[in-house]
Amino acid sequence: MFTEIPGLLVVTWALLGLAIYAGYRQNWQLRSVAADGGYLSGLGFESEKPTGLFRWLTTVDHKDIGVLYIVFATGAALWGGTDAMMIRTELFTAGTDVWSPDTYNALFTAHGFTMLFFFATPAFTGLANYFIPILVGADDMAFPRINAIAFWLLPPSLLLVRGGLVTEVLGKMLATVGVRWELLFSLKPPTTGWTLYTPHSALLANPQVDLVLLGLHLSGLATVMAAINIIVTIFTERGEQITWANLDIFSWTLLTTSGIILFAFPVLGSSLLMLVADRNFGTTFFAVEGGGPILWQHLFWFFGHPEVYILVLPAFGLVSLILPKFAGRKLFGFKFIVYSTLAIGVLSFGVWAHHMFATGMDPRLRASFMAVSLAIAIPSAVKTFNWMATLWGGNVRWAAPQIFCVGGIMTFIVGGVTGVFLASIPVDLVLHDTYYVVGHFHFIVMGVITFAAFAASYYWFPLLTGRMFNRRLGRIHGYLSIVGVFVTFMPLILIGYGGLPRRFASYPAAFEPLQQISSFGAVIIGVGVVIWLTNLVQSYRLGPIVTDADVWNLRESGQFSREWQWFETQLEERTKFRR
Ligand code: HEM
Ligand SMILES: [Cu+2]
Repeated sequence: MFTEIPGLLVVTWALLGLAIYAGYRQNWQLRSVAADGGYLSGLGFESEKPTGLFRWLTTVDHKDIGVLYIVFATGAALWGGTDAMMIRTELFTAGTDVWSPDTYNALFTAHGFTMLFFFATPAFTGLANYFIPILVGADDMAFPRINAIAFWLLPPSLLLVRGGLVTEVLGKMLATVGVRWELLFSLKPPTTGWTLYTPHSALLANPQVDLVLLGLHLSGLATVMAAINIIVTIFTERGEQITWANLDIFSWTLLTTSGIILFAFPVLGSSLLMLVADRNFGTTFFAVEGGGPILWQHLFWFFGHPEVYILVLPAFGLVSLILPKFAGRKLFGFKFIVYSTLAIGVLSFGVWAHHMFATGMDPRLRASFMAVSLAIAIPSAVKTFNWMATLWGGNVRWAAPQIFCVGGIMTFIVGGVTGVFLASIPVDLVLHDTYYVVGHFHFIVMGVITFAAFAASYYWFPLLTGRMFNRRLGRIHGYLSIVGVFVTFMPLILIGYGGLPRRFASYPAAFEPLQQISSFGAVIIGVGVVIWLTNLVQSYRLGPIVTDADVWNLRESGQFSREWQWFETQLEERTKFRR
């Protein structure tokens, strides 16, 4: 162990050196953040942002940080997507033919962590960072530096969570040049599942589990910091014209989500540290002789259920924001969508035990959780009907963002209805821990949540890059994704009805055909993602330059909203500059 210390010291000093140099270049104590997001020097030094790498390392501009979040989330999504493809490869055949059972367990564990904590949450935080100040007429986020810190906590936490894989690859690379560093091989990717259930997670000897717990803790800190920033920005930094009555729907959902984060993530953070203590310091929070293993499930799901709404509310916000723009009319029942969002925010804390119906809890208690879980379907349905009413009689244009919005509604209906079934105790006792549950939540996380992110990526692409993407490829991606999600996840619902438990690398041969259809569907989704990435990267480099800010013909229906008005002033300034 002690032989590792010189190496660690070198790395620490190198990082410290970089930080000091960055601080020196940024000269940040002398500058304050200016209204244009650039920097004004308090003492009359240079007034421009640094360029190149140092711009990105030291920026406190909400737009830059938004872009950093979006790029980070995209990278994480591709990583988590690779896990998903590896999972579907193993499941293509009934036997354990491709990966070992341990690798399979590590794959679905890492997939869950990566997608939930490092793709979905940061993707929406990124959009929030970029657009909320513009939408509410603020100069920047309320706390620009905390904003930067919150983002920069994420890369190290991702590395901690996925450390085992990273260090092993690094170790093997070093080994090829003759340096063998044993420490790098001591971390094994954990096999706990994203739910980290005790006693398994408490007893696993693998030290990587501790790093995962600390990494998730760190990402929780980052998420809470971002949430505080969003709340304070919306409350205190709004421009004079923005009242609660005309606050846009995206900001409303982000406000609600951030409120949920404030109550949910600290519970996760404390539970993680309790588990760290159980694993390392001999405490018995989750041991049979102490609090008991079920305590973990209560604490985890007290966080975990609100977490699913933390993820889905911003997606609802995006659908509510974008859908009317391509339906040629205003969002139907704006107020009801806001109220139902707030209702979901409150109710989401009263349903956690629907994940635990099978644990043998008191039936009276269980019934109350069933009642609230059924009740939460009502505000969800309110939104769905409002979206449909918005489309009804509208002049719908099938541009890429709209295809994803409507696809999101379609998948949300399937995801929501399967959820209502699960909320009913007798049904859940049959379907709990089967593929049905996996099907249910993927219709929502791969359906509406990812679709909303795709919709936003197309809708705002011209504003973010000043260029237009290839619209036809965008539409193809949209249709492929809808087909792909149904082909991938419908079979899982059926497999669940057949009673196949989730989280096993092998299964009875009778399920093979349905599993193969599902793997085929995953390939369709994958092809769509490749088209998306190619389209956006190539369009960013070579796409036609946008000269008219009204790229989506929004003036016609009176929906040329604030962010596009802001974009128009940007374009004007740019042309002035060129002249
Ligand atoms: C209509 C509202 C919904 C209801 C009534 C509902 C109900 C349920 C129930 C009862 C379970 C537990 C099933 C079991 O393990 O036996 C479950 C699991 C799950 N739901 Fe939902 N759900 C709803 C919406 C959502 C949404 C919006 C999301 C995501 C954003 C979501 C994500 C999940 C996840 C991730 C799990 C599985 C967690 C795991 O065991 O790994 N659900 N849902
Ligand atoms: Cu739940």
